[in-house]
Amino acid sequence: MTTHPLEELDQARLRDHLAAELQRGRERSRRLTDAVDDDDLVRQHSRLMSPLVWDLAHVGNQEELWLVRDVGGMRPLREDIDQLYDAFQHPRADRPQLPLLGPAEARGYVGEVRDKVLHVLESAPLEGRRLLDQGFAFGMIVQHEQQHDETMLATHQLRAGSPVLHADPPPAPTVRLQRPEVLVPGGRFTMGTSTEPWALDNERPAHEVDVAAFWLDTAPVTNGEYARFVDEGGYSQPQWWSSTGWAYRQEASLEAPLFWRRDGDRWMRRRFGVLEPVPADQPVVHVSFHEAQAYAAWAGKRLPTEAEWEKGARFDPDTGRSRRFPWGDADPTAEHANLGQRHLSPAPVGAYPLGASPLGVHQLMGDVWEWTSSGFSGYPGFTAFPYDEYSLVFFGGDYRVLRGGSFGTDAAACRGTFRNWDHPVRRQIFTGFRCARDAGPTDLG
Ligand code: AVJ
Ligand code: FE
Repeated sequence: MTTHPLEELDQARLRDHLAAELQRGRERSRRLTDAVDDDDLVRQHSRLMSPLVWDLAHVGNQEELWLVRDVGGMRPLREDIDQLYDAFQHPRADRPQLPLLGPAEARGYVGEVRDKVLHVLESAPLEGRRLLDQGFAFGMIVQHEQQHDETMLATHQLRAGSPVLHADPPPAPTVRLQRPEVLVPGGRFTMGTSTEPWALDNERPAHEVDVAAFWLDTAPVTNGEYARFVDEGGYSQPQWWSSTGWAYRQEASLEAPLFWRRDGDRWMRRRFGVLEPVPADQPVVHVSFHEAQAYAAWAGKRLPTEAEWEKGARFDPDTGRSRRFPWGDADPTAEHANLGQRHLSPAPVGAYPLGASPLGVHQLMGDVWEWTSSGFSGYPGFTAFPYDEYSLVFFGGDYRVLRGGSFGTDAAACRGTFRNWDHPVRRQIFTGFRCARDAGPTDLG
């Protein structure tokens, strides 16, 4: 059986855990918003992103809607602003023009909401209703704040000007990977979950999927590998690109990953305000799905499907069981994966041997979100919960599923079953990829 750490907590300890997780998320939001002055908080750093001050008040507004009004049954604090912070009413590009709460007001608002929530948490039942079971509503709001913190981190990366965020460099590699690819055996495995307490609706329910044997890259594609594709003309050879991908490459004049620039015979990149040589041994980041797909074709491979990615990450061939994480059922620590904005870049390949899956696949969690070839839709038996706008309204669009989390993803907002998605042209988020290829008859022994 899979054991979830939350199941072992009694109610009092569960409340303490929820309060601590809420607090940890808020400290991160504060670090991201206190790092810049008021002008920078209200400014549009990119039409793809909200002003930072919108994310902050939106986090508070979602927390008010779910935890103060629904779970707590309390009167609204600021019903008048609900509409401003409803992501479906205003596209990101229009948000700077709205009569938003200013920085001081937004900070005051999220603080007031939080005080009420901590009061609600003292006595709210944590069972009896699906929304409350094992603290789900609180866990959903913890994840929501962490997700917006990652979005704010992407806004920081787009921001011009000198560095304001600081962190230790990622760890150095401690192992050399023995082989470039791992053979994932064919057969059924359990995808998704019905038991993970804070899993969101789109990760449910657990179901069996038959996956044919295939080869999966041991590590994400690195900058060094990707630079060869660029330098050997990959961006001017339509044969590697899908027709949509090539049209996008032409229209957007793509020549390299976002934030790269050539400097004589080397590549430089701008990373959170620092200009630095592109490190060859780190996973490539800031590539669109179309670029990932073109690279894979050039390398004689393809992107993994979402089911293949999850099998490579979770399947334990000794027991036939799917794990919560590649390394087992325990929550991530700093030894397992580069998560949680502990560092401000992906870590070199070989830096997390303790995070490898039973099949020997490395760095599946953390570092970079990994593009898969799969579109975003509901698993068999999917039901929207607790609202249609988290997942359901995005099913069937041109979105591609992303897996594994990045250096900017908090552990609370990712696990072996976690599904992210974005448009195939997006590259401002912390996206990379690894390749796969079909196993041939001679591989199957
Ligand atoms: C799951 C990351 C695609 O940020 O658009 C935040 C998460 N949903 N607020 C997003 C989300 C509502 C979502 N992603
Ligand atoms: Fe949101």
